[in-house]
Amino acid sequence: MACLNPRFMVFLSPLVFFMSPLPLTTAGEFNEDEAKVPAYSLPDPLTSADGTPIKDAAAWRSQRRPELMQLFEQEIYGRTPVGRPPGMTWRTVSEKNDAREGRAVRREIEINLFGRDDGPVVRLLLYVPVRATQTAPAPVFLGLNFEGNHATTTEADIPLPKGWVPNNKGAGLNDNTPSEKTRGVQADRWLFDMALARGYAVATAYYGDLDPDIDDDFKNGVHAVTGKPQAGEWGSIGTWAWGLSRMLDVLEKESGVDGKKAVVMGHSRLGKTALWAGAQDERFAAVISNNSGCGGAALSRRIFGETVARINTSFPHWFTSGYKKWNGREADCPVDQHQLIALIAPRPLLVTSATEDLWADPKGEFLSLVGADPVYRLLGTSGLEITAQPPPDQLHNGPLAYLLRTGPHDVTATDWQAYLDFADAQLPAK
Ligand code: GTR
Repeated sequence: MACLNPRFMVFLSPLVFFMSPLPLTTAGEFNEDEAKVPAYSLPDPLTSADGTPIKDAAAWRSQRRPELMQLFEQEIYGRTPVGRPPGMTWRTVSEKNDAREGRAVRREIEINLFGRDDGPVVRLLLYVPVRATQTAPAPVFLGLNFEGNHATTTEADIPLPKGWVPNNKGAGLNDNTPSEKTRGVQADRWLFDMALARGYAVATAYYGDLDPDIDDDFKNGVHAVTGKPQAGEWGSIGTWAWGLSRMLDVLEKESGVDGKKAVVMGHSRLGKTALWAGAQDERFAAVISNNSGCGGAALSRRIFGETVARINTSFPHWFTSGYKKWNGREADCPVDQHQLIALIAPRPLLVTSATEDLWADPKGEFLSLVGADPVYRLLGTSGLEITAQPPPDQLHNGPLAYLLRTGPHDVTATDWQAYLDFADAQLPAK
């Protein structure tokens, strides 16, 4: 069976295995051989569509950045059709002052996105270091989770999400229904205590509160209110990214949290989401993409691992519907993913890859940073400062930071160590 081939181990992660609507691929169908990467040339982030070279920060800001933003909306993620709804409300529904063995103040905050009784409600789980509530507010990591807040922690009193959840074979969950079976199953991906000990707050919410990750013609979550996306509008990634901005609206007002030092982060499809959230919403002070791959940090033109056609077939609801026109035509798309990275400039960005995660193209993720470097330098930062992918498990820290971790597609303590070292060094002092 193809899935026993270690090159396809990515499909064996319980979540991915059971979420993919397609049968497993057969070996050889997708390229994971560096020698077979086609010759390609990347569109220049510093040449505008009419051929004008972009020579200074003012031209980047007024001309090229808006142009690229529009291209990413049009070609890949879709336009975000709503801002912050005027009726949005939120309230703290639980507060515990001695959570996590006395390390944290834990709050759960319900965000009623449209202020409607029948509208979508996001439940934000927030841990703030106790000291930060007494002294200076803490910087905060904000990211969505895959299986529900209860899955990120073994604490018994965090409620299950409502509605559809992904199956988890390892935990014996097979009916897409929220269950105690998955309590704590992702706690090893959410190292709250490690972050708290280093003085950081962490906030997370279940991505299905915003848009359940199924191709159901956009009937539920936020789309139950905003309607089925029109041509050119968002897919699920755009919706999840918008939700992160709404959570930042809330975090900006939370006591003990420094909303000016919010790091938006995510793994895999939620890493793609973090990048798009960070590109669109410049209030995010820094961005972390963990193993985001195709449609995230990896260059599409390398056609290494997951391809545009494959992602649009497996997950037709993630991107704007028009992204499908680039299926098998990566080289013709007017943008590539290094320009998404450039849209985050000059704010700090950490990209992490994993040695065994060839499906996400670790080298292509690094080369996106190389491609974005001229923009970071134009905007006055030191940029990437390296051109070769660093050896495994050595964080290259800087405004464009990179880690190639040994191991599979996952989030581990090594990754969190890098997140914290990156945030310590790169978040603005004030
Ligand atoms: C895979 C998908 C990747 C990645 C991953 C995940 O099936 O091909 O693009 O996003 O899922 O989110 O875990």
